[in-house]
Amino acid sequence: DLVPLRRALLSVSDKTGLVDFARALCNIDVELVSTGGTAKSIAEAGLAVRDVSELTGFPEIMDGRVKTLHPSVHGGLLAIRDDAEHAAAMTEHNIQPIDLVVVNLYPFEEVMRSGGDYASVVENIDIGGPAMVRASAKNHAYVAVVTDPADYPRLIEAIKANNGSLPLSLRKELAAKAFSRTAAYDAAISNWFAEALEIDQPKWRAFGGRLESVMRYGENPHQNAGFYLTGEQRPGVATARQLQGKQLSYNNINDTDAAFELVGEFDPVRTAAVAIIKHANPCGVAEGGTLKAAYEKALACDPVSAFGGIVALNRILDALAAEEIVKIFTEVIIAPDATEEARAIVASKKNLRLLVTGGLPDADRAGLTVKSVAGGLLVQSRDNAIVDNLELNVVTKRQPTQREWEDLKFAFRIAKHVKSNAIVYARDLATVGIGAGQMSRVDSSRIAARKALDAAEVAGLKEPLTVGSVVASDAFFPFADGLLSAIDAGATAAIQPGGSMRDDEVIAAADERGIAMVFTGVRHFRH
Ligand code: 93A
Repeated sequence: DLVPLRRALLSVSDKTGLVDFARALCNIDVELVSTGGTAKSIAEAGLAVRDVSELTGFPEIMDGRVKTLHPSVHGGLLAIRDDAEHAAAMTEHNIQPIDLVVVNLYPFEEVMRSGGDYASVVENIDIGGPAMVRASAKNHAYVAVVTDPADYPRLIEAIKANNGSLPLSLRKELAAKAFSRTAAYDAAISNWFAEALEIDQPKWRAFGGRLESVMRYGENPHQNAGFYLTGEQRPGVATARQLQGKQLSYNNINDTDAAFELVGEFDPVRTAAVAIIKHANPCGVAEGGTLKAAYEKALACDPVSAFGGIVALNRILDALAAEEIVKIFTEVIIAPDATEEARAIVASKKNLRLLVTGGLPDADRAGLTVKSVAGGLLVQSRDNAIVDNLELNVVTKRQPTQREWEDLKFAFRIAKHVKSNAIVYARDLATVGIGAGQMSRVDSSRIAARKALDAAEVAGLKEPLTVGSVVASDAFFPFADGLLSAIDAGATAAIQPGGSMRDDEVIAAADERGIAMVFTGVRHFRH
């Protein structure tokens, strides 16, 4: 399974390591064929190189759009060497076999990321490069394909160790890597179009991504993990700049995403908002006043769980907030930006990661979310329903007071970001009890109230803050019991989608206890 390397075709945009690799190939008598810019770099280093147009008998045309798209190239890549008909075709058309392909693609992702204009992004869609990569990867029985400059040194070693050949096992590995590269490349192009045209139809989108980093482990230490970027350019954990701290873990990335998407619900011009996240659920969220004040209110909700949490802010992290946050052990802080002073304060905690994103996610925008199941991907449009845009109907005799209205909207905003079944108690624009991820709604309601009791004990309060609070439920109360348990905990108003067969019973229970209740008509399941 060893194929002697006689001819290599090199065509690279990223010329890193090119000359050294080409020289090493020359030294073992591999003939070099190359495209315009690549050939120029190789020749300038004093190495012998043939222009690809010599091989094709055809010049590079149309500003290089057509340079390797030619039967002489693709025949040389795709021919089955020991097939008599293929061999005859090669002879008849004077096609020379190519044994090694060294290609990296037009920097589509980089041009897109750096905000290139439409025409330059489109011009950087490589056609000939992926065609060669795919052809040679398909024909890995005879051809080796290198798409990553980081592989050059080990390839030279392997060639030397195998007397001028590469073993099939390595050609297979290179082929696998090549297809993952072209798949990610096409996914990035598809995502870019979808973004530019605001397409949120799963059937028009490709999924895949470019490996950004390999983590030490996954959700648990015995699991492997990697972080893939889809190339979408929106403020968030994937595009954030890490200013300090250790590498983010798998769980950190997941939790940081949940945290930042949550604070994206709060317009930074209107209010300051802070969320503290543990295991992808908020354990405290608050808005209003300064960031520091919002953080303190968020922390008071569940100070025990907040230990080792992720803190997200919707405004530029300032020194006062930073000073408060570093007082307890926090894993990650994420914010649109951080002042110099705040950065210096965070720097006192070496391991604490500080991420800045340059903006906030737009809670209103369309988009898709993906979840994997065994053998498939579940894709849906993003939950971009926001309470401000919903038609809110008061279904009880009593109307909410002005203060209750504010808290109800706040609580429903948070419930969207809590795993179902979600129950959120809020008071004065801060969560005071959160029940998450229970199989029964009434359990979530009880847990949230229980947590409020614990928080009151920590704070030395006589009664829990659920007394005089409002309650939000991510989905309808199927029976009155969940609502009654919230009223027992002290809630004076409730917000929920409505739509249960027993809505009448639930509304009657609310009226009997004199609370106000609002139906949103929209559900926020989150699993
Ligand atoms: O414009 S292309 O889509 N058409 C081609 O025929 C073609 N052949 C190679 N892009 C093509 N390439 C790409 O050119 C390679 O993938 C590589 O990224 C780049 C190298 O060009 P140069 O050698 O001129 O720097």
